[in-house]
Amino acid sequence: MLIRSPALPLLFTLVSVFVVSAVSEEVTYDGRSFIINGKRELFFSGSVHYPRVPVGMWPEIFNKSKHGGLNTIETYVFWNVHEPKQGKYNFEGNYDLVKFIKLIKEMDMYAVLRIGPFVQAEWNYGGLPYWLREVPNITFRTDNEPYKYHMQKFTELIVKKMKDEKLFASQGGPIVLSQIENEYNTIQLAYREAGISYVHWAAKMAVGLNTGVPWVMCKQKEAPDPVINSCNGRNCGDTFIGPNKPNKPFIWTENWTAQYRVFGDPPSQRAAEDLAFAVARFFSKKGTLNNYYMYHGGTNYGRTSADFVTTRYYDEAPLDEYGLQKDPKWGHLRDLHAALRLCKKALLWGTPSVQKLENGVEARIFENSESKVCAAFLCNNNTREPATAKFRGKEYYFPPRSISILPDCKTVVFNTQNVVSQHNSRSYKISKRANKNLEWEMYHEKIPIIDESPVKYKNPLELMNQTKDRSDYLWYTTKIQLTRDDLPFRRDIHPVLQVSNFGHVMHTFANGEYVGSGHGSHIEKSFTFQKPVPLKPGTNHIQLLGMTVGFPDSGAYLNIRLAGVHRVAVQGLNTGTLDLSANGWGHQVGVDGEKNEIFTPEGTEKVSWKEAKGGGHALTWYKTYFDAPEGDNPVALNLTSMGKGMVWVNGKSIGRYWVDYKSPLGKPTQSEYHVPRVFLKPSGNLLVVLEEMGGNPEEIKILTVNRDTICSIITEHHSANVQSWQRENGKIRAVVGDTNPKAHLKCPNHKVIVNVDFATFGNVPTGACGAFTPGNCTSSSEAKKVVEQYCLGKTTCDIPVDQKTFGGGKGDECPGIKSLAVQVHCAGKDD
Ligand SMILES: *[C@@H]1O[C@H](CO)[C@@H](O)[C@H](O)[C@H]1NC(C)=O
Ligand SMILES: *[C@@H]1O[C@H](CO)[C@@H](O)[C@H](O)[C@H]1NC(C)=O
Ligand SMILES: *[C@@H]1O[C@H](CO)[C@@H](O)[C@H](O)[C@H]1NC(C)=O
Ligand SMILES: *[C@@H]1O[C@H](CO)[C@@H](O)[C@H](O)[C@H]1NC(C)=O
Ligand SMILES: *[C@@H]1O[C@H](CO)[C@@H](O)[C@H](O)[C@H]1NC(C)=O
Ligand SMILES: *[C@@H]1O[C@H](CO)[C@@H](O)[C@H](O)[C@H]1NC(C)=O
Ligand SMILES: CC(=O)N[C@H]1CO[C@H](CO)[C@@H](O)[C@@H]1O
Repeated sequence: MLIRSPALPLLFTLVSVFVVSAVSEEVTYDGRSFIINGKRELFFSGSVHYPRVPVGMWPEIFNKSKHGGLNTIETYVFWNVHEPKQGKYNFEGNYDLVKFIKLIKEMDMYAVLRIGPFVQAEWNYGGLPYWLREVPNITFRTDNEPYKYHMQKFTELIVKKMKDEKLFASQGGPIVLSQIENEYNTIQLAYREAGISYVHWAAKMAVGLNTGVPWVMCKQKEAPDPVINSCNGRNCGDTFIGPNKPNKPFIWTENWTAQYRVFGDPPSQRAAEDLAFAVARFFSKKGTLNNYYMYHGGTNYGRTSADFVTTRYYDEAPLDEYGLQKDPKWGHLRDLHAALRLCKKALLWGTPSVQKLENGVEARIFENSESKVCAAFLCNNNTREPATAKFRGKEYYFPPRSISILPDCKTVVFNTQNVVSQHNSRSYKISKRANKNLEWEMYHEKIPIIDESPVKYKNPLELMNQTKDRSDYLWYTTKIQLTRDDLPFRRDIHPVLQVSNFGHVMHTFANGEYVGSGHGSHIEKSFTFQKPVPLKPGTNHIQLLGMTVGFPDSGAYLNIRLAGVHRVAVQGLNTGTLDLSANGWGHQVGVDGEKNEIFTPEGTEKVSWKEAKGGGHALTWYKTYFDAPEGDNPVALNLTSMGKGMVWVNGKSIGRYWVDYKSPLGKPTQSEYHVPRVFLKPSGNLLVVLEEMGGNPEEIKILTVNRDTICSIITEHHSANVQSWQRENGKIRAVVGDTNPKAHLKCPNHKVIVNVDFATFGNVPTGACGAFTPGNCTSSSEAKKVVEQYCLGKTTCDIPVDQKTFGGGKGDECPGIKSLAVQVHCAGKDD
């Protein structure tokens, strides 16, 4: 039975109903919400950062965001890509912020612009350009004239750029909100009084720019009026105290969809159900803007990531690193947004009230009797036990820790724990075409000696001061004279080289031979390297390749961080320990191949390459040419056979890799590295790898990536008065208990279902999509046949979940309610 109510039609399409008009719109706010041209609005927002997504992918990502039910895209502004040298600006290509915002408008979506200009964001130096560090007397992010001068100058530049293109909503553009500073509360205490006056200055400066749209400061309890304070975190519905004035709306600028990863981390997870609970809770407590951080993380190309952060960014977001829909997260949140949209009138114009129901269930109701709207959020906060409760004369069932949404105060259209949308699993395929006849060549990087060094100094110098972020690398070179008498009598015993390093990584060479490596971690950057080295009578060269893996992006006093070598000694000589800390050191920024850009098609001609046989050499460049993989699925490299380094495709860096740094699970934090298809041509693509430690390039595999394995797990209804909803032909309708639910499957990219891998009707299988194990009480052979009838050869299919369809067989003997679990495989022409 289909329920309809004239006040609240429950039949609607999923396509966004939000339209951003071209006329100027006044954006104001009060304690309930933002108000655009006198109209209240709810924002379902997702973070997408323009430098982390190739330009060619922007339209696809926005489209998938919109179909996921978002009406807003949020981005930070990344100062150091826009002003790499003081006064030299870059707003081209991937850094074309105006184009990014205009495209958001073309999609009829709103934009939130977080200018910062300090942004943290797991981005190199938190977005601050290196040159800022060399401004005399500067202290970042406090009441310091030089910092305030440059911060204001850049903020003004960005605001002017947006104004010139009429991109603020007040001018008819999509930007409805801007941010100044970023999570300042976390460091404010370190600056004492100056921190407080700085926040006031920043608020006044921003407001003075007259953008016509409100400003927000996230994680800033005392954001000065009229700037709005907002929450970042995982559960802002419950942990955030709320706006600091009754006339400010409740905003969640960062609701983490998972966690970013640093090298050494195990995988991160945040279940769709948990995320949906937190968001439903937030809107049930008068939330007005929720932003998923990230909705699509993308990739930290080149040297753009902050210290130790992997190139893959928020792969667990609703759109994964490759831009593929990660289900059920993407689909479950789409269903949540659809449900919330049905409540919009009641949420924005209703009077809120809270009612305690039986069994610990809490009702949050928004009702307006004049306009006859009523929406309710019923919350079972018990994390272990399901609950039932009566609300307005009807009984409802709630899974543990779940919220049911009733847009008419009668019909449950969504429960945060009840995932109706499909699941999928990601797989990688070795591309036949791309891996055919790969021929690898190599070139050994030169290991310098002190005599050639341009910068000599008594002690090893601080690393960041030397590289100035032009390269990760700094060579530290010195030499020592030893006699036969200095060296241990037994030739199989070597003296031990000990190096204290402020971070992040160091590869050690002696007389041009690789000795070993040491590294710190994201939490403890400094480390001590200690290893026996084969030294000989006569002159010995010690060559230390120090490096950062991205500049740090968090904490107070970012301008005075340290990296690199600071103390060196050789122990175990017959004369005792030799302290080399003041031995005279050469310093050389970068490695030669980098300076000659031998990773570009032109640069590669500058050195002579020879055939690469096997691998194992430290500090070696490798290159090959490959054809674009068949089909149009995303592309990645499997670099498991390598150690640490950097990769370029057709001269473009796809980022730093570090597979040698294993997580506690014994596996690399990241093995696959995204190569955007838009970087590729049909054939002859130049692939260059700089390997620092000694891997085997011949085992590198070029992969295609898909989410063509899709699944659905749908449970029969619990009892007659439990209601649910389902999707048919792209529309959602609410159903009551006597209408049976359906499992809905849809292949990505118009592919068709070519195989039913798994199907059971009975108890819920264990494992996840892609790796199910049947429960002990299921009828699988019958179920598979039924599903094949409904789905084979189709792009989408709907399978009724009931005894009638699946009756007979073993499932009948199982007590209680039953579930259908299905896994199918989709394929396209090229698969
Ligand atoms: C946007 O997504 C819809 C639904 O997946 C699709 O039909 C449409 O072709 C897409 N449009 C663009 C411009 O990608
Ligand atoms: C830096 O600060 C010192 C001490 O306050 C001052 O004497 C000097 O003039 C300042 N330098 C510049 C370039 O502002
Ligand atoms: C739910 O439980 C959590 C943790 O015990 C608590 O912080 C929160 O306030 C509770 N919420 C409700 C609605 O009872
Ligand atoms: C880095 O260089 C600056 C001058 O640009 C100097 O004041 C500072 O002491 C140096 N830091 C270290 C740790 O050497
Ligand atoms: C990458 O290669 C390693 C080693 O050959 C293998 O164990 C792993 O499964 C591969 N990963 C992918 C995604 O192909
Ligand atoms: C099936 O497994 C469930 C636990 O998942 C157990 O409670 C039940 O007794 C088992 N039934 C049979 C018939 O083995
Ligand atoms: C402010 C906040 O909520 N921080 C939390 C974010 O999530 C991580 C990972 O679960 C927690 O460790 C933080 O405490």
